[in-house]
Amino acid sequence: MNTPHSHHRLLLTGAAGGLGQALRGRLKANCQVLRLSDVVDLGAPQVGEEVFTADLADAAAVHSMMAGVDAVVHLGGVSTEQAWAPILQANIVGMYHLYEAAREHRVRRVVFASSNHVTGFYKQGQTITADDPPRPDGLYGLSKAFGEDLSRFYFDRYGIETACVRIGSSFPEPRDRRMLASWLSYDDLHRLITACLTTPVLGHSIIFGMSNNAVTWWDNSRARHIGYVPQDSSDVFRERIYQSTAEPDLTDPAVQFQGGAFVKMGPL
Ligand code: NAI
Ligand code: 15L
Repeated sequence: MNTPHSHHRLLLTGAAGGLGQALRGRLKANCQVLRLSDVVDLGAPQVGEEVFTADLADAAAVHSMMAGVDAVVHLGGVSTEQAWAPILQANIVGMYHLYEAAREHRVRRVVFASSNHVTGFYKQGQTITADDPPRPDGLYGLSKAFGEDLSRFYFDRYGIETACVRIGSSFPEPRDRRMLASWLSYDDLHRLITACLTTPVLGHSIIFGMSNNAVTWWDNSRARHIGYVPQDSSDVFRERIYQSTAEPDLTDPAVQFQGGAFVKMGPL
């Protein structure tokens, strides 16, 4: 994709993860310098990159990695249902450190990887908008709901703009029938992040991160101002997924609720 450089130095957290690796090459089109960070080693920086190893739970490290940054794509943190302690450190304490550092270093815009698990306890037959109240499906979803509220507070008080992107299922291909509704291709994820980084006025916006799938539970009309137009669709995988997966058990909560198996996971 041909994208104008919208920022001089862009910080990508969680750069070692699945989405971080998918975006590492793509986001170079959005900036002159791509600063990558993660708690795990990222190896040597390539041309146009800087590398920071930082635990989000370490306030000093997070403040250091924010110096000189124009905007942040925040993917770092616990990405599945896990025990409370790591979720607390990475997604709650870490989110606070990130926004305090952004405030101190006058960063004006953040794209936050929220999750569909903020609203995982809505039924699959229901279409929701960003105005519907959160119904988290576990500790992980709760931590993302906290992140959305925290970023709203930093917008209301300090004017830091944030797009809370409630990513559905972003993988190379949908893996099951649920993901035919929740799938977000990597290229559409990049289009969406680019729209969030370049739209003139972002404010504090919640947007569902999905491709142009025929079946959907999410209405993105409240976020039209961002200008995101998905170009991929799970529909091309539909026949193969139906052939390779069993008929769903309609009494199973993982089939009934948008969060899928997450509604049954975890230590609670
Ligand atoms: P991932 O688990 O592959 O990557 C997360 C990265 O965050 C890892 O590289 C990990 O080392 C890093 N990390 C974890 N704890 C950290 C800490 N305390 N300090 C610094 N870095 C830490 O997850 P993935 O799939 O790449 O997702 C990226 C983001 O997008 C996550 O925030 C996830 O919650 C969100 N998301 C992803 C979805 C998907 O379909 N891939 C769906 C919804 C949300
Ligand atoms: C998420 O929030 C997870 O990070 C990802 O690994 C997927 O499980 C996704 O949701 C999903 O709901 O499919």
